[in-house]
Amino acid sequence: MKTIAICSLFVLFAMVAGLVATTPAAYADHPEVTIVPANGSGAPGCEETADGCYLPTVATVDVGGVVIMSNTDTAAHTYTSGTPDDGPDGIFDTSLLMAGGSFEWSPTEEGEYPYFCMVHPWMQGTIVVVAEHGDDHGDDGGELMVSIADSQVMGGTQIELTFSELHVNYDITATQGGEVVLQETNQHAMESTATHQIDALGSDDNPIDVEIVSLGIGAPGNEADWTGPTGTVATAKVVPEFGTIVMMVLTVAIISIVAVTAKSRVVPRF
Ligand SMILES: [Cu+2]
Repeated sequence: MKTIAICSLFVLFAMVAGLVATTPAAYADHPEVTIVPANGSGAPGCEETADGCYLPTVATVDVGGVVIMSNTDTAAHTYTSGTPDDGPDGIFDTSLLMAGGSFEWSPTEEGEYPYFCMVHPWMQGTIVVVAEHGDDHGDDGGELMVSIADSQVMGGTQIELTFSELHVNYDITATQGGEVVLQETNQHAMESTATHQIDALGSDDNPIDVEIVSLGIGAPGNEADWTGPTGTVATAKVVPEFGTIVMMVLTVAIISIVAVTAKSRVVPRF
């Protein structure tokens, strides 16, 4: 019984990882990103690793945001836009950054910007510049992640939700053995977390099923302007034996919403 539960948890995580990887990034919230060279990247080898030679190898930042290129390695490097094959394209260039040096670049246009190190051309990275949140307000769909954690509080169960976006409007329903133990509708998460109290405890034989249904993202009472995915965005089974933070289930946008997004705006791909 326990083994089955743990296995299905892994399957869920695997599914979620796949979904996240294939969902276009939508809500921009990347005002600043720092990119450092992998330690020892002055010698070849980093390009063979999963992390690559610049960390992160794909960095995302908003239009008008700041990319901090910080040389924390012991060798001197450059971050030069362009590719080793075609050479520098002139969009940005740190020139030679000594150990401890840093450089800032503030992008003004959406797009995908490859760069490399002039000294060690096996070092290559990409900066993805996305529109700011406000720019495409109103017709944005996309990715919403909701995680569910639970803890036992005063003989009941406290559910803590963590949203990847602010101002999510949602319904929460919890059932146990077919009975509704919690139902709250038209909830508004002003912040990234929200808690709900259930007067019941889950057990291995009698777990509590929690379902979060997104109604959209935006100010309460202004439904016409709400954005984001709607429908079931997260579910979890509450079984206390897993400990305080039992499980986290992330679910992303409903496919149809992603399709609408893809039609309505250009999404950088890599
Ligand atoms: Cu280098």
